[in-house]
Amino acid sequence: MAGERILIAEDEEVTSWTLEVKLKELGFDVIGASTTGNGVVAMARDLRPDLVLMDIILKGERDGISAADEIKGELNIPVVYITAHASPDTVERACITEPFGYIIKPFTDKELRSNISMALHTHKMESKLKEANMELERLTNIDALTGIGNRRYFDNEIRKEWRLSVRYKRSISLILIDIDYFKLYNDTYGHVAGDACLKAVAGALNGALQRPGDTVARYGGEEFAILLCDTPLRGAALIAERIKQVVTELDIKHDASNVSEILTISIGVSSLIPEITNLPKELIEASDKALYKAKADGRDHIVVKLPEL
Ligand code: GH3
Ligand code: MG
Ligand code: MG
Ligand code: MG
Repeated sequence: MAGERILIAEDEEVTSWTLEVKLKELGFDVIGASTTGNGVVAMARDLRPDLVLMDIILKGERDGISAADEIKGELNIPVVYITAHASPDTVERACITEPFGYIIKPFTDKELRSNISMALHTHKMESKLKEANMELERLTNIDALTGIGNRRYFDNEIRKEWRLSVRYKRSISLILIDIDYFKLYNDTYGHVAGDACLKAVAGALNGALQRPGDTVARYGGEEFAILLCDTPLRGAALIAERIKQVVTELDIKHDASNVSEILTISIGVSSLIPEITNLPKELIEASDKALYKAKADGRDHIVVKLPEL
């Protein structure tokens, strides 16, 4: 590896300059140097180097350890200490900032190069691992067929929103949606067409929601849930109407349905301002009851209902 962009923090200008020459000889690109803690943090923020070589004693009131802490925490840039100070206390303080290396002066060119190379490599591996973990986390929350949130995602979101709604005394609404006669749809058009239909419905639901705080998820096989924070019953009922409309507009042929020639949905809506003693399942049960009634009333229907608390 070569050409990595390095920032130096060193209080003595001659040492800093010597270091710069050495690093250039070793094939690194020195993009800046500072003699103070605040200076190196500001430069790191501006220049985004690949690595910072950090002396511990610096000019000004801020030392290298404090500067390194901010650079690592805020900017995720690896820091290698390069210092004459190796007292156990200093090393212990430095360790807290999770440095990628610790070079003690005087050092050889080889030590300098291997320390920096190792730090860059370790940091790259760490970043890859972090990315992979984030992708994994994302995948565990997504329904593979429809690409919207899955049940696990919904469960987490309702818990989160519930706490906020209790704290800020605001309404939380839940719309439960179930496709009508979907078993007959599968029986008539096949499972592949059924899957395509679920994808289309999920896409339509997703497209119908406007606020970033609205959560749409696949709740079960052909059931979907929409969680609306800071939305009272009336607002939720309007959104349920819109949802029904967008599914109608999909205009998916369903010859076997007993209520329509096209695919329809039934919807249950409920809402409350939760108290500390209420649980999310009370809202879910209320929406579920409303949905059950929508089915019993003949399907292709919306039922809006306050929870019985
Ligand atoms: P209702 O009007 O009472 O809701 O009747 P329904 O047929 O929609 O309800 P039921 O619960 O009897 O059947 C749900 C069907 O949904 C059964 C199952 O084959 C289908 N289903 C569930 N998940 C999937 C899926 O991932 N893909 C496909 N193609 N079908 C699914
Ligand atoms: Mg120094
Ligand atoms: Mg169902
Ligand atoms: Mg159904």
